[in-house]
Amino acid sequence: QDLKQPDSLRLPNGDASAGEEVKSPFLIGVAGGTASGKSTVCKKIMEQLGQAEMDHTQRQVVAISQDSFYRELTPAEKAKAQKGLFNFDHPDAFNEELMFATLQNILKGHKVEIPSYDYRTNSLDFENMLVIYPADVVLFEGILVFYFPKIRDLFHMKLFVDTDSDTRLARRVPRDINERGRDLDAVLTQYMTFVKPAFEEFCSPTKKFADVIIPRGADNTVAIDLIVHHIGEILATTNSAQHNNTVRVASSSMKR
Ligand code: UZR
Ligand code: MG
Repeated sequence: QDLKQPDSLRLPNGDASAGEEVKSPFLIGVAGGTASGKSTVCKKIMEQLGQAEMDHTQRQVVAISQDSFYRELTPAEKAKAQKGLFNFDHPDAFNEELMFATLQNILKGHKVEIPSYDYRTNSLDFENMLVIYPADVVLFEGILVFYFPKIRDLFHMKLFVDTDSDTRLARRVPRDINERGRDLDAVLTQYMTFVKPAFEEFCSPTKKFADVIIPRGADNTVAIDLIVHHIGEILATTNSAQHNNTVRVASSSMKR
């Protein structure tokens, strides 16, 4: 049950009623090539803010992956995907409208539900929806989160995880084999055919939109410390501002 936003405090149309705490979060985009360490950077940011071990309804910082916004494939595309012939690194593989609408709802302080993604079947899993509760800071990570202009414009802060491509390939190969059920030949063919060219055409050029570029990714503890410090200050300001006019129902458990 959602302790922060009891139904009794919601108007039937889902908009905020007087006195209800509405959070419009600080939205951070995290882009970077495949296996650059985007998820790990997000995880470290959340851990350092004392979020990782907290119940997900109590979190003030949440992370979402762009993988949840892959478009559903037609049967023909699915067949191609099974043979490694579908380009998952192309912007057309994503559902831009759903991504945009979901981020807009998040910015309005609404609770949203997003599907998880199953790499083994190349499909969205609507049985296991991820519930994203209103938070103070939302991290949105993915290879092409800065590609679509109207989505790019929603971010308050843009981070680009900049890891050498040989390091990324060395990480991607065992990950695809062990976690995503592929064989070595398929992984390398897909990398050379789709992943590398699409990185160069669509992902790498979005580095210029970043506010902060993080060299070496998750190993860069200094960069992560600086970012965490900055987020901590935003949380502190948000909390004291909100404390002045509304009573927060379940926010005091946050460690800082
Ligand atoms: P990250 N991807 C898959 O391998 N299978 C899918 O069903 C959907 C996506 C890959 C995608 C991309 N490419 O390179 C990668 N391929 O997921 C992005 N091929 O995820 O940023 O975690 O590496
Ligand atoms: Mg990832």
